[in-house]
Amino acid sequence: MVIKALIFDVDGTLSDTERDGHRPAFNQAFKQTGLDWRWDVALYGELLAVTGGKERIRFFIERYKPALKNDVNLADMIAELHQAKTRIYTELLATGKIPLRPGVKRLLQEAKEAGLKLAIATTTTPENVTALLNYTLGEDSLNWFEVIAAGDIVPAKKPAPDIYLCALKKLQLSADECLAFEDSENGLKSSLGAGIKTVITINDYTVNHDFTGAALVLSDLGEPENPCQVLHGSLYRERYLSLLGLAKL
Ligand code: XBP
Ligand code: MG
Repeated sequence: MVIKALIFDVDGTLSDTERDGHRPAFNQAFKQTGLDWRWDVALYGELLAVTGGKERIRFFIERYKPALKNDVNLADMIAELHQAKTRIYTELLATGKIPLRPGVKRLLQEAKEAGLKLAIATTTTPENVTALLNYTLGEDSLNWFEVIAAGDIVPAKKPAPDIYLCALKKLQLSADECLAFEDSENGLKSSLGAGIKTVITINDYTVNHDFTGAALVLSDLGEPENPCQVLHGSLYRERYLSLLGLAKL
């Protein structure tokens, strides 16, 4: 089957957004709201098991039981915190301090020039995707993507396959006409659950995840002058992932 589209996860895959992007944005939102909660790097790694920012805050409250005002409406409180966090996070992206991962821009351009469709399937809030693309690839890059499936448009977030199924439907393609790019076990469960062959690029938070079933596991997509490491699968004679390598998968 000929590959017609590449579908990308965002957080951890297009960019290393979690540790120095989402995490400090959550912390600043807590501070602004007068809460003394602080998610350090290790705790945040644990909380990442739950995808979605609102879901993550709820999980933290249920698990660590921080003191709350008696009359608090939890759903409203979480929604307000999360709105503040999204504002802070997109402002952080606007500073340009959170770059794309190696090889991402190159592969997107290569795919675009070859006439492949590009899509996004992520649990993150749509504004976060727009901001990341705007501030890394430029405003025009939003038009590179035929489909941006993000956030609450599906009720069940990753590891459920729903967001990938939604992207496939919008692309009007079958699973075997697409390839997915992910960085985490939850992401891989989601893409494989939708039947899509998946390439993993690991990061510090996901290095020990179980990537059974992935077609390829790489340190990153690599660049001609900055090769990637192959952890599972083969790039044949290449030192970075290009369309040629993808065709061989
Ligand atoms: C990413 C996430 C997101 C971000 C926060 O998972 O879990 O929740 O951490 O985004 P994946 P929001 O890369 O598997 O899609 O706060 O906007 O929900
Ligand atoms: Mg991810």
